Amino acid sequence: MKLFSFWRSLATYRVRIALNLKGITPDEVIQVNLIKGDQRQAEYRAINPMMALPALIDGDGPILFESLAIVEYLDETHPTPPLLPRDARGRARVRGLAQLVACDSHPLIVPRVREYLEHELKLDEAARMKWCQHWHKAAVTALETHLSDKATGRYCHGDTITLADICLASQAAGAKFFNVDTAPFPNFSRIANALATIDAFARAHPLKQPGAPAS
Ligand SMILES: N[C@@H](CCC(=O)N[C@@H](CS)C(=O)NCC(=O)O)C(=O)O
Repeated sequence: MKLFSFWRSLATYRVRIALNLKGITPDEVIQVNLIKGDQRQAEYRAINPMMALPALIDGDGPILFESLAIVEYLDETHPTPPLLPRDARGRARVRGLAQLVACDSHPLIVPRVREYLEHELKLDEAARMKWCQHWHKAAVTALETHLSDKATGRYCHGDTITLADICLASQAAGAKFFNVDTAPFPNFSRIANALATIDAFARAHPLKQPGAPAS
């Protein structure tokens, strides 16, 4: 198994958590430096034409891409522990929470968008930061409301870790990168803090990866 990764990639963080929860260690972790723009080099474009991390190759392929699709693949091929509830309504809620992060929020703050704001729309750093913080806060605000539902337990959905928690952890790490204060969001913060104490999450954290800065 080969994982294409970079310390700062929040989408790859999601896959790293799932791999750890499932007890899978990739044979090879290939670094694609997003800061240098290596995701746009021909070599990686051939792996993922979207020029985004993560990508995963399991055995003789095909190449897997998009973090949620990869996590669900890992869940289907390694069912223990399950990352989705058994009931259809529970699965819909967990997938909804996950997509809120991975589809509605995170894509708005990735390097290609920030670089477009900078180079094409000529927004200065303060304006770009305002953009990122705005979309972070919108997602965390929506998550907080969802998490006040009685379906929430110790974690996002009951007392078992699910795909929604994997995504919440990535949102929490992103909020730190972009200086978004999550203290006004008690459910979000409580779950993020609980997840941070779990080894599979702690080991996968962006700042624990090769090449990451100390803080
Ligand atoms: N929806 C995708 C997002 C993938 C994505 O945008 N990844 C970021 C890093 S977290 C990336 O590689 N961006 C490269 C760029 O924006 O140029 C997923 O969840 O896998």
